[in-house]
Amino acid sequence: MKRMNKALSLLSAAVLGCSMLLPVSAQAAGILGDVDGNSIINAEDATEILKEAARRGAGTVNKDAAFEAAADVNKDGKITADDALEILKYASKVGTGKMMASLEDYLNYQKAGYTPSYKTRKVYGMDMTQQKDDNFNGEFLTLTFMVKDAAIASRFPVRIVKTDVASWEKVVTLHPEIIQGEVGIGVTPNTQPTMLSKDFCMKVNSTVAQKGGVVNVTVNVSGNPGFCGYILDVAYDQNAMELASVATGKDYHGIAELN
Ligand SMILES: [Ca+2]
Ligand SMILES: [Ca+2]
Repeated sequence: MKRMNKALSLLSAAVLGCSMLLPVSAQAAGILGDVDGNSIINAEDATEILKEAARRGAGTVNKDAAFEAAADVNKDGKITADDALEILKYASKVGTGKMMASLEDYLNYQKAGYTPSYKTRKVYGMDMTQQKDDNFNGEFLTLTFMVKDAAIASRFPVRIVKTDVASWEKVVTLHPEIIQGEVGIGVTPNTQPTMLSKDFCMKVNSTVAQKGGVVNVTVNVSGNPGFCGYILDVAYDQNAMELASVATGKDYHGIAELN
């Protein structure tokens, strides 16, 4: 009961400020911690777990398999206030920008005694040769990372956290949808959503890497309405890897610079 009370008081703190989108790598069916299946891990999920813990205390069990799989966060075979607490701790870190990885990877990091440190670099460019928009689709950029020798085996997010994309012809700022990616160092990345050709979307393609190695992370574009210049804020975990250089992808004929 003491744990339950602790969970409830943390919960009320978290309810005030937390409604953050999941790191996109985690947005697939049956995600650990997302017990109500709305692609967000927040205090609401913790609340549902506490309710279920209380029901179980009273002898009733929610037998829904998806709920069961998502709710046993610490994988001890029981659904208790401890699972709710893990969600609150994770959601709080996501809310303050200290955690960009999925709940599962956050737990892996904890087990390994690992703390991520996120760094943001700006990637920018323009098509200087034509005084008009470029409406290519396909491979836009290649980001080259050096993976640290001491990197642990886990998944590390590579995210476009801000965009500034300008159109020459329409004189507007465009707002592409972003599909975030990750680098799996010695492990397989999570499955990513597919880009739909009708929507203006940028996708950071997840990939695998080895510690001490070099890895190229490509960024693709779909549904491009035409743009002439861009600035992208790219965030990654500098304790695991360092962004060494950027280059244009095979389908984009502008410029790519790193700042
Ligand atoms: Ca949820
Ligand atoms: Ca549990």
